Amino acid sequence: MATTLITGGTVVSATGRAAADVLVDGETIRAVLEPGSPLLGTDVAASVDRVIDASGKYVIPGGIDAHTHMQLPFGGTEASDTFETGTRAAAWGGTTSIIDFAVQTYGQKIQDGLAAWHEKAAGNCAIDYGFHQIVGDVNDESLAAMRKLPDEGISSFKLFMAYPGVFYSDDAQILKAMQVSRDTGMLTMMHAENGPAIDVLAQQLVDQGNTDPYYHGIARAWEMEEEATHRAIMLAKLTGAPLYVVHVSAKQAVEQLAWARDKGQNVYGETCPQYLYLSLEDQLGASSEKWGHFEGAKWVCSTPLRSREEGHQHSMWQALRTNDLQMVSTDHCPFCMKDQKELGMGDFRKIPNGIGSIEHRMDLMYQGVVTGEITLERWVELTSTTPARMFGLYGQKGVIQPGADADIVVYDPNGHTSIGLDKTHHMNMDYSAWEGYEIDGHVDTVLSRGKVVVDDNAYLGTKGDGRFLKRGLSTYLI
Ligand code: DUC
Ligand code: ZN
Ligand code: ZN
Ligand code: ZN
Repeated sequence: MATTLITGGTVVSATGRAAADVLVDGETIRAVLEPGSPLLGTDVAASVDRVIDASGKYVIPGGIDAHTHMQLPFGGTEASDTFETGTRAAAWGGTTSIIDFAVQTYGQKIQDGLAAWHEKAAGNCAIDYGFHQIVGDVNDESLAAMRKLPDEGISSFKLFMAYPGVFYSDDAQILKAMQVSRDTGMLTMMHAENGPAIDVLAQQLVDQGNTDPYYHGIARAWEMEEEATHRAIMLAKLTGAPLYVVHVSAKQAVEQLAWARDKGQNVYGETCPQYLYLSLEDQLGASSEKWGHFEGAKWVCSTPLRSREEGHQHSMWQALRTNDLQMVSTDHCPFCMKDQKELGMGDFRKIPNGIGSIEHRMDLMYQGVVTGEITLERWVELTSTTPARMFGLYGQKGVIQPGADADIVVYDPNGHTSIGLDKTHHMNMDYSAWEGYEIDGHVDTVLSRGKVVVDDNAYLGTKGDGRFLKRGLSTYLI
């Protein structure tokens, strides 16, 4: 396989930056060299078949999006990105690995749910992919099956405190699953919202005629997130399970995580770009000729967008700086307006929940560097290095060093990216949740295990090149 030299750039890691050349040999990084230094060994020097000029640009480890839902069945429909279209869009945006959620549905065996997910993904991904396991039915059989997941390269599972009747686990089930987490070292991931209480509030809103998408966020009040986060923390404390709370959006939930961490508990959290940039007020104000107030359905996701007046977005950025939150994933779960989000016209409860962002995470988070919310190094840490450490991929992924997979992004801080359906958009959706966003930065070149998959606004990836990542246990946990 080809050798590639990336010259003249600034290599950025979670801990620093330096001018350096990166030599890629086949699928892996061979060396990180002083700028312009002679290549190691004439065998390689003689055969460098490609030089990428990264002058004035950042050279960073490829993004790792640890929370995606390709082809997720939800609310009578299915998330609109396949593993093929979703991983292609990821590559366009500088993300070179995903960790998707295999689903065990109610009444199904975990092994069967997992096998079905392998079938969906195998041969279809352009970049490497791993799985977490959603355990949608905690019972004696699934508790036994969970113990075998680490051998399959699946070192984390997710439970839902929301969605009664769909994926829901009650406290007794959570406790039992967390005991498996403690025994095996698998990370417990939690969707922390009080689903039964939310469902009552949602029913009452609909009964009062409040059916617009905006009321999705009213029903899913921050108190429901704070309460569930606290309950998850206490159950984790009791059992000794490590806990990772997904898609944190409420400042009060962050306070719970910070409180638990201050007491020495192994508790972590991620947020997503939508909770940093978008708000409930934006959703309330959304209206178009075509959709009227139903326009707000574009941003129906769970946890929901939060009030800017209440300061949640500010609090998420701050938590990313203080390490009260450790990572940014997308919770990529796209649905089209036509035939999908539309299902909830007249009843917000029937709008499939989710936003598509996999393509824009690296850009949107770089915008946080531009505005001074986070440092350049923190950008790399939040989007690549910590995801690799948290989910058992570090060394192979998440870092530019000899021996690591050559998953590399050349990012141009002087470039520009206009986001929108007719601009930069490769997700399988008929709208963009990020329409009109302008980014001061640009993903120029993307390597996935040494192969150039995006270069100069051209896509060169191939479906099926992505391999399943057998993950180890987390190396982030204390
Ligand atoms: N939240 C979403 O927005 N979509 C899928 C599932 C979830 O928890
Ligand atoms: Zn969730
Ligand atoms: Zn999710
Ligand atoms: Zn450029």
